[in-house]
Amino acid sequence: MQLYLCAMRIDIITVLPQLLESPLSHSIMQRAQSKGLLEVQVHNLRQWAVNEYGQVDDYQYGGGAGMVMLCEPLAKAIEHLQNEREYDEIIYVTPDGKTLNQKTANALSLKENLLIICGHYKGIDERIRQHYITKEISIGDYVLSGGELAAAVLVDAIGRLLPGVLNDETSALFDSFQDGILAPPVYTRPADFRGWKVPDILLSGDPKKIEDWRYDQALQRTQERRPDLLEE
Ligand code: 6GU
Repeated sequence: MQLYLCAMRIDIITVLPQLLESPLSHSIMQRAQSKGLLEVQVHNLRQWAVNEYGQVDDYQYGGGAGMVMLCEPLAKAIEHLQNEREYDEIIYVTPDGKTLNQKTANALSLKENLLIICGHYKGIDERIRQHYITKEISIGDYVLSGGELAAAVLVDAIGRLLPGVLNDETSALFDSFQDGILAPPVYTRPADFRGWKVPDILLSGDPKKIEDWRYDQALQRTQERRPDLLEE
């Protein structure tokens, strides 16, 4: 019986809490939470709206299309949550942040308390970024309608790394990227599907040969698809 005393807590501030519900309530994220290894709380920013209409954004100074998320609701929401606990990082998910990779996910998985802010519209007032945000993360060079799906990606990438979340079968140790190279090809039954055969070596029962073959395939695949990973 294994005990995991240091569960991770992630708070997320968003105007669209529904968008985060489903991705975080199934499969491995569900397992992490029901095992008590990860606690995710989603907070609706409208609780801190500036008026009875639930306003949390306004036109941008200097003109131009697109709304900007107001300082006050965000500052109040962050300060409210900071009264409960001290955050290791306050992360703003934004396309102009640093691109997420496995190294960053590994580093964040060692923290205890994370706060993630999802932006919408044109983004959040720059002063919130300057005064509260400690890390800015993008999930790739393309634009999403809001930060929620990016936050779900980030929580998944971190959550599956927490000790005890994955079992042997799903172990993160053999993931693509975990050792800096892509994963080798995988096969399951039948050994012959319409004449398409599984490589003989995988049926050989020789663990050493299989391990060498997999490593070789992983390297070859990385060389072909992501030579940049081998240069790093
Ligand atoms: Cl974090 N947010 C948005 N809105 N778009 C993105 C992104 C984040 N990362 C890539 N595209």
